[in-house]
Amino acid sequence: MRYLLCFVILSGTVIAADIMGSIKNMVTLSAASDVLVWLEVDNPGAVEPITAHMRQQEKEFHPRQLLVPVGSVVYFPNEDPFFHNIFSHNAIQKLELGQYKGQGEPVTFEKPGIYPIGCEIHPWMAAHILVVNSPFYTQSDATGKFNFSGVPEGKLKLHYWTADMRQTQVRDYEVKASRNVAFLTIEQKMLRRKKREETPVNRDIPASAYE
Ligand SMILES: [Cu+2]
Repeated sequence: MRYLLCFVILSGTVIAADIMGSIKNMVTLSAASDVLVWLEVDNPGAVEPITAHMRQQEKEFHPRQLLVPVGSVVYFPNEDPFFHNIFSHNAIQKLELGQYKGQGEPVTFEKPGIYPIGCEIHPWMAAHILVVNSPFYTQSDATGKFNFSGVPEGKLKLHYWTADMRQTQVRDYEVKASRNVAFLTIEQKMLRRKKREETPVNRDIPASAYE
């Protein structure tokens, strides 16, 4: 009886599976690299925060996008010899880091969402931080491939996003115990119409005043 019970408990555990995916840009007909991908699962459990860095160097952000789980801490070190003034104006969590050089104060991202990041002094500087309530997040590599391991079997939602998309793309997906593959595409209708003048708002501070 004891052996039988043990068997029942074991067979009731959720089987973890892998997903092998790839993303193709149907506009350029090429592999889509650096696409942020994450899985929305029913019970994400305790999502482990990380510490990440978005540096400012030569008046650009490095990297220009970050995907982090909720509760993560992000540093915005200024590695230039002059000031930057980092901000994010959004409906979730406003950021105003002020002017500084060096490490700067870290920011904890408590709520999921997309945070556009800009610099008040250099209006062309633009980056995004995507915060997700999921332990399953990644970005596609140079060949457009991505993969997840240890994913619970069953239904979930697969999300993917790039900065030039109008909105996050969401797909229903079912994870099976066998091999799972996911082929995703980026299509013209998903992309923003490009405007040349589209830059973050510069609050009339001449860049020359800070260099
Ligand atoms: Cu700047």
